[in-house]
Amino acid sequence: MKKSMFLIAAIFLLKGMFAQQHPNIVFIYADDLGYGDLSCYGAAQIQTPHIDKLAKEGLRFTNAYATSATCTPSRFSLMTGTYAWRKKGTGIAPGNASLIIPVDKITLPAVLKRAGYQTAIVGKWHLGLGGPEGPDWNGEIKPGPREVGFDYSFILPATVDRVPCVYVENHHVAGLDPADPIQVSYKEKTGDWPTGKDHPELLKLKPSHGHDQTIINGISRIGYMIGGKNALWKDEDIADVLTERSKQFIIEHRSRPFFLLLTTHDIHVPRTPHGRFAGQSSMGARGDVILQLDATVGQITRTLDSLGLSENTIVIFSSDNGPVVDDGYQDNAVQKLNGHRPSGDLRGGKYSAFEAGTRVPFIVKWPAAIAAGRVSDALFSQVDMLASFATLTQQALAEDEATDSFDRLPVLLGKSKKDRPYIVEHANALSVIKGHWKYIEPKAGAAKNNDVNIELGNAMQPQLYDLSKDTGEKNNLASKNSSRVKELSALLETIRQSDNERKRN
Ligand code: NG6
Ligand code: CA
Repeated sequence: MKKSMFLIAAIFLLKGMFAQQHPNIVFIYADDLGYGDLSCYGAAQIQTPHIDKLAKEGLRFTNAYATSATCTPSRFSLMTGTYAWRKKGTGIAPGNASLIIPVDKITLPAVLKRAGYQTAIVGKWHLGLGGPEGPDWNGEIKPGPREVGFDYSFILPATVDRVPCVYVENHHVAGLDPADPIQVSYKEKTGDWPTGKDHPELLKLKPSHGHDQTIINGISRIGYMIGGKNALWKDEDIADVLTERSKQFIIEHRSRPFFLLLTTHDIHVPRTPHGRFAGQSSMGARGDVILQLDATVGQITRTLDSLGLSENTIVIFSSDNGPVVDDGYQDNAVQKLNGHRPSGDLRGGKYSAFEAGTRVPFIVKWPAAIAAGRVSDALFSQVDMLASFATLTQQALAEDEATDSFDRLPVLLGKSKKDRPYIVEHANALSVIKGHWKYIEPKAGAAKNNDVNIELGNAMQPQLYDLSKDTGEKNNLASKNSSRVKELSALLETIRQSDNERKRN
């Protein structure tokens, strides 16, 4: 009897060890945070101690890339391990778009689900919801995150500057009163709620360009809505609400491997810091929400610490695309920049084919496996998270799954500094980086977006930059080095035509 009890206890112990052998994964994905926006990446006007601490205790990348210079395509690639630019309809999604992620293909969370993880997304979604007719805000909202691999979802459907201004929890608008249904339109005014265009006197935050449709909480948005009064979010509370939900998910799932994708609203517009942060930076609202973002990171890491989970949890911190200062609201970010350079030494910003469009902060901490305080200059792309997590959790990918995603686990964990064979950057034009050479394909389009004051990198001539000597992409060497232009334009064409980049490489 005693012996068999011992055996059962041993089996349970082993099972417990087995269940815990995979590390937890917390991926904090910031919005529009630039390469130069954190003190651990050289910012001097602002201090981000909690994010800096991740870097100090983990691995900080200096050449890591989001796949696109805007949100929807970047997130699409992160989720699917395939480039958004291969698929139509993956540009910046309106707030009532249909789900753009295929429900029958592998995704980042689905890989981890296969490996036994509990998976959750908390925060910005912006990948569409519902079938071809779009989301039924008053009924069951599906397909969505739940249908592409997340066990739990608590999301902002699109962006905070787009209607509807409500949270969606799993398949329903959170807190919706059925007697007060929501109507949304991106075509014409629906209902009689005032717009920023007709009633600027009602605004607490005025637009600088666009953003003059339905007013919610004194802020005019993109798109029209009416209804769902009880369900409307309060802008100043969004960071706290998302942090609380994330903490709750971690606490509830602490005893088995979990994957939490926390996609913050910060530091996207509209920037409405909570009272604890308003006025706390010397840089106005944009600086204040960087502090708020840093505090979010601090809360999450403290939660992991308090549960004794930090040692075997991978915490990743990054951004979906580069920075923008005036993205459509008069929040004084431009006037109060105070010498701060959101792009650091890089050229361009959000929307741009230049480096600042997609080269972003990227930090990985995992005390059990990654040495503290290291820096990696290896070329790394977010599109590789899927295949790398598959390897981490011993999940085989079929040859035709996530075909742009490479297993780069040794680089992700700092065991190797081998460059990716190439990086593709996507703005209006595609660019390709190989080693220290960057080629931007010729492309029609404005050279600059004056509304946001960002150089877009479009030109009818090919551009070639030597990033090892010219980080700021000031010196176009295309005419002096036509053989390199030929090589890289051919490589870009091969990648564009390829139907399986993992196989080809
Ligand atoms: C643009 C919006 C901008 C922002 C962006 C999406 C205007 C004039 N500009 O169209 O404010 O919402 O879309 O940003 O409407 S992203 O980070 O989600 O890609
Ligand atoms: Ca973004």
